[in-house]
Amino acid sequence: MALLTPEDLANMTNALVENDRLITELTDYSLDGLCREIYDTAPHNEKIAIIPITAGNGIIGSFSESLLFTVKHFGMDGFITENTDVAGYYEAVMKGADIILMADDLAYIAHNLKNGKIAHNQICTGRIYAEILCHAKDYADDKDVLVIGLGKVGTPAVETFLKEKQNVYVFDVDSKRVDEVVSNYPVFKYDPNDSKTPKSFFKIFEATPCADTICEDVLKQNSLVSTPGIPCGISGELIEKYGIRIVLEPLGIGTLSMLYAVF
Ligand code: NAD
Ligand code: 2YJ
Ligand code: MG
Repeated sequence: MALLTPEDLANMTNALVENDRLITELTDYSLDGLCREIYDTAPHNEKIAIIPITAGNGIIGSFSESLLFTVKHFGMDGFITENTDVAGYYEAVMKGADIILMADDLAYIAHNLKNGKIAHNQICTGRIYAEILCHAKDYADDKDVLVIGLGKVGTPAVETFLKEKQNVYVFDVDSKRVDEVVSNYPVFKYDPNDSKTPKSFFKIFEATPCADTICEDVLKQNSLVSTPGIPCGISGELIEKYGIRIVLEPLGIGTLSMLYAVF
């Protein structure tokens, strides 16, 4: 699993604000409004504790600070514990936390201590980036969507698209993964590198840890790309050439989705 780096988070605050603006333009919902709509939940003054975790590769510079920015940006109450790990957990509970946010190298979770709900970042990230595509007004008539990357983020996105009655085309470099997904879900296999079956898409979801996964052949003029994948899967040159609109931010969008999943 790819770990976030401080460089990935360097521009996170601007990216979150800018993506929220784009999501509002595309869907008529602000990001928190869209979360409210899809989860049918709302915040009720919960106190959110962010616990820095030193396990494995340790603290990532500005990870906790980026979570706190997200919490505060959307008008919620939160704090970073002074202690890390188990001592931080104890501090969070003693200070009256309702929700815990914490991540090690394998999992980033939100746990609501009051109602018992727990959320996983990969599932909630796949879901919200997929819902953004489904709620984009100008793209509502065409139900075809291409999903590139069928891992722990891409798979919940596939489930979300199917729930939203989209025609789902899937690709992964791992052909075994493609076969598994095609046998488990009513989706179509689509290999962009196979020129015998060229097809382009207005809606593209990408969740891989690689660059240049979105090739020119799958693009239409003004395609909408919703991609949590880091680094960005489409080149600046193609973005410009096709007037691509792109939803991409390293941490805050997925975090807000996790919080609404546990409210
Ligand atoms: P994963 O390893 O579970 O899945 C990635 C999938 O991409 C794999 O199935 C792999 O075979 C496939 N893949 C790799 N290279 C490819 C290529 N060139 N073309 C097509 N498929 C390719 O990883 P994941 O947990 O699903 O995460 C995916 C990406 O999303 C990572 O970059 C991760 O850092 C990022 N992520 C971002 C956020 C966010 O908030 N922006 C949140 C979670 C994860
Ligand atoms: O507390 C810290 O600063 C660190 N322990 C945070 C670790 C963050 N973990 C990751 O980046 C892993 N990839 C799992 C979470 C996926 C979030 N995109
Ligand atoms: Mg995110």
